[in-house]
Amino acid sequence: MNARRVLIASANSLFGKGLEKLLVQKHGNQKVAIRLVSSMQETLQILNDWLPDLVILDYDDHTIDKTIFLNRFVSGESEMRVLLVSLQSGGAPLIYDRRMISAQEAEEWLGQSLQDFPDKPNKAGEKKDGGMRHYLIVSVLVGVFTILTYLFLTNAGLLPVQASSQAILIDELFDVHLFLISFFFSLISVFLIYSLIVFRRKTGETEEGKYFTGSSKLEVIWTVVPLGIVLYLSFIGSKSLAEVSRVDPQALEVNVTAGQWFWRFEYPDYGITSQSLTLPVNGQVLLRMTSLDVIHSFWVPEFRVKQDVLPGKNLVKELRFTPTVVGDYTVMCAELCGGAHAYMNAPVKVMEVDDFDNWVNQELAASSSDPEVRGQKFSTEKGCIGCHSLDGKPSVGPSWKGLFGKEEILTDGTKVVVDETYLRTSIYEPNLQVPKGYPANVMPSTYKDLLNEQQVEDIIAFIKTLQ
Ligand code: HEC
Ligand SMILES: [Cu+2]
Repeated sequence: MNARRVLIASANSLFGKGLEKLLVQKHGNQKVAIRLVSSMQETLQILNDWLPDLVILDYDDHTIDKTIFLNRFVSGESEMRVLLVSLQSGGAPLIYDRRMISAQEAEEWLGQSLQDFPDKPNKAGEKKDGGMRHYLIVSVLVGVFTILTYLFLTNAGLLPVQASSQAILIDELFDVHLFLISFFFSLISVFLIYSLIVFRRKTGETEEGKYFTGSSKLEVIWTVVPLGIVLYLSFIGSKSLAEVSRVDPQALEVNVTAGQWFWRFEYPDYGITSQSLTLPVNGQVLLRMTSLDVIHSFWVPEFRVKQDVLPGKNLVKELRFTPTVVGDYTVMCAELCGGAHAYMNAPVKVMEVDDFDNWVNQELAASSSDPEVRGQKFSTEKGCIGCHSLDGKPSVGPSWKGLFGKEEILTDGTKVVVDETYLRTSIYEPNLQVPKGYPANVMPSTYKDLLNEQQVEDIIAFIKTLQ
């Protein structure tokens, strides 16, 4: 029977000699063949040529590069074991079999310093405690940072006043979101910054970091937690959607017409048409909205509700809300709808119920009595007198004073007498007959959509009175 070949690798001659003596005493010269090596070069050489059955490696000896040795050890074909012995750590020696060594064991083996010797009894405990301490610090930091970010966001004035009962519900949703945003922002940035500072590579450290291939625990957590959050959000979202669209049969109806670039509000119960949305406080409003041209969007930020307004008779959209705070607001178009989109605003006035009734009466008085009064009202409301003076003073367009019956010279030199037909044409098609000295394409040509025939007749009646 062949003697067992044992290779002892250590630069420390006492280590090798001592072991050799021990083995020979125990097994006798015939049974074991022993060789001592003290350098990397020699070790690899003999490992190849002599094919020892067992290598005893002095773990405390740094002249033997563990990485190189381990590579050679695991890649060979023949049967071989290695015994790691660390006198300094005092732990029991570890034994590895070339054919059975696991990645985990190989990693343990490579732990470089004395402290990392795999079997050192208090090593595992120490690591764990260190880990727990980091988690504890990070958790506290995340908590503090979350609260600070949340306080900052909720006090930064991101939202205007809550002026409708729907706004309260919707702001609760915003609140939940702001909290989650604060938490995740803090979680990510605290972990990131903490790791950057605390786990920084220190000078002299050369090893690779630990290699992770995956963690089912983490993956379960980061799947289940967001899933729970999303389900919760959809629950509170649908709850408040139901509440926001709750129907009050007493609601005040207003028909809203949007166009490039104006808003028009009609109150079918009163027969009033207005350029501003006037509403009584604390009563539900039902808007029925349609567009004359492209898609617009009705949005009053203080009410927190928003609805696209679509062209087409069968695409009338409804929106309900209950204004709760008396005040002046602005409805804006929230859908990019062309050149003057940014200016597509109209005033919204929320008033006490008494004031609202007064307003209705005033409007009714103005619209009922005589055509000239109505004409004056429309000229103001539709913005005509922004460009046409009533007293003969020059403005963007010709003054209306003395206009009716006057002889007008047009840009092409022809002369016309201003009569009702001329006025009608000038309002519907401003660019057909342009008076001399005035630019074409300045007066809007949208009035054929904005004014009905009666309103145009009323305006003409009003112009006639200005002599
Ligand atoms: C943005 C300015 C502007 C607005 C708003 C405006 N106009 Fe004009 N208007 C003009 C200009 C400029 C002219 C002359 C050039 C032309 O005829 O296009 C004019 C011409 C007219 C004329 C012909 C006057 C003449 O001397 O021949 C009439 C009538 C008229 N506008 C009525 C109205 C009415 C009614 C409204 C409101 C429903 C209105 N305009 C709104 C600028 C405006
Ligand atoms: Cu618009």
